[in-house]
Formats: sequence, structure tokens, C-alpha cells
Amino acid sequence: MISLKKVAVINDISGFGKCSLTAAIPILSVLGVQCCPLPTAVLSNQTGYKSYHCVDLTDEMPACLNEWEKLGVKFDSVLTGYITCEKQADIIIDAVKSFRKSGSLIIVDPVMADDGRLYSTYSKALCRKVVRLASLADIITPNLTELCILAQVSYKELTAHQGEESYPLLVAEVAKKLLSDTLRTVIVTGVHFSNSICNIIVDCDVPTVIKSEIYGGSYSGTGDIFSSVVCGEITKGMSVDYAVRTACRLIEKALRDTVREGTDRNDGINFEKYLEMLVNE
Ligand code: PXL
Repeated sequence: MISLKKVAVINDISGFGKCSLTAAIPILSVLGVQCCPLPTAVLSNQTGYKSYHCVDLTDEMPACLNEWEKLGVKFDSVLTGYITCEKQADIIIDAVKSFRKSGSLIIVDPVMADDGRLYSTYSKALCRKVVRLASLADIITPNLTELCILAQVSYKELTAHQGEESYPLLVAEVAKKLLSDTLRTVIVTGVHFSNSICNIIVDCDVPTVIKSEIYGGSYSGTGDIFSSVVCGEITKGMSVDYAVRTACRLIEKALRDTVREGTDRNDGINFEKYLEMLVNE
């Protein structure tokens, strides 16, 4: 018997918005990978809604990590997402360093911003911590806004080139600057180009541009669904290319449904119906 692969997922749990752990748990499970959550916070709903209640779990995290260490568990991969504050970021940075030492693959979704704007709870100081965390990863999955923050490039200036033929390659060049001995793969998500949405895989080879249909604006949780599928597939041993194409197919189908139903962007997308696409007999 081959034992189940295990992923430590450091992210929040939100009652509404289909993001973070409510995406990661079902997606990793259906992929046949064990999801081991370390919740960063419990929220009534994600922070894009007008109002929300947040119970920050920063002060509980060291004790949980300590218990995990006592259990002697080893994770095949670690996936990080939403972070509530600088103190929490420091705890996650230390945890990631120690998981890396014990051989886990580190995937950081540098959640900070979308559509050119920081999320309401992300300060500049917190973003600086996320930049540090991203530099410790093997793989990161920034959207275009987050890429600009990581690479210290102006979002406005970069997107001004959107109409040019070479735009995806220009974005790839920006991402390439982030590569290091540790950080081997940058997957840039949600790049609007020529009536499609591109996801761009950047590593030491020629960049791969994967195009998807545009069905509407940006919806809550799509980044979390993307990083969860990519993390699960890669943890199972699939290639980055296969993992990204699978995530794109799932999100494309779920988005088409969601736009047809006229769902509010804060409520997230209908991914549950399409989880069966991820089942491998
Ligand atoms: O999907 C990113 C995300 C995750 N978790 C919470 C959020 C957001 C984006 O707004 O508010 C709580």
C-alpha cells in the first residue's frame, strides 16, 4: 500500500465566500491527498463583503505547530494562503523554514491583492512579510497584482502594455526576476490578454502560456481553488503543466455556471459540481 500524501494547509476558514480552507479541504481530498489544516483565523465570511467577524488564531498557532512536532508528522507539501497580521506572518515564516528542512515542498499563494488593489486587511508592512515568505517557497502562485508587489513593478505601467503581442512574455520576464536557488517556479494567474485569461508558468525554461475563456469579472476564491488544485496535483507527482491545465479546466467550467446564475462575486464560484473532474480511478 502506498500511504496517502499529506499537505499542511495554513489558511483561514470563512463561512461564506468559498475560499481558503473551504476550497482546499474538498479539493485535496477528492485528489486523494490528506489535507491537514492549520487555520489562521475563523471568519463569518471573507473580507470582501461589507461586514464580517474575524477570530484571529495567531496566538494558538505556535501550540498547534508544537503538537504537530510532537506527533512527528512529516508533510509532503505545505500550502500557505491568507495571513491576518505581521506577527502571524513571522510564525508562518519560521514554520515554513522548519518544514523545508524536513523535506516538504513549499507552495506559497502570496495572497495580498487583486485587480490592482490591496485587500482591505493587508497593510504595506504585512505585504513586506508576504514578500519574504514567498522568497522561501519552491513554487508561488501570484495573480498579476501580487506579482507586481513581489517584483516591485508598477501594476499600472505593466498593464499599460496589455494590448501588445508580447504582453504575456513581458509578464513572464517580470516573474523571472523572482526565481532563485529556492524559488524555482512562478505561476502567474489571471493575466488578461487578447480576449482571454492567461496563466503563465515561469521557470528556467521558456515560459508556458495557458489560455482560458473569459466569462466575467473576478470572483472570490478562484485563486484558492487554483492553488489547491495545483498543490494537490504536484504533490501527487504530476507535472506543473498538467496541474495548471487541470486547475484552469475546473475553474473555467465553474465560472461559466456561476456567471449564468448571476451569483454575486463575493459568494464565489460553483466548483463543487465539478470536483468529480479531479477524481482519478
Ligand atoms: O481568497 C483570498 C481570501 C482568503 N481569505 C479571506 C479573504 C480573501 C480575500 O479577500 O478575505 C478571509
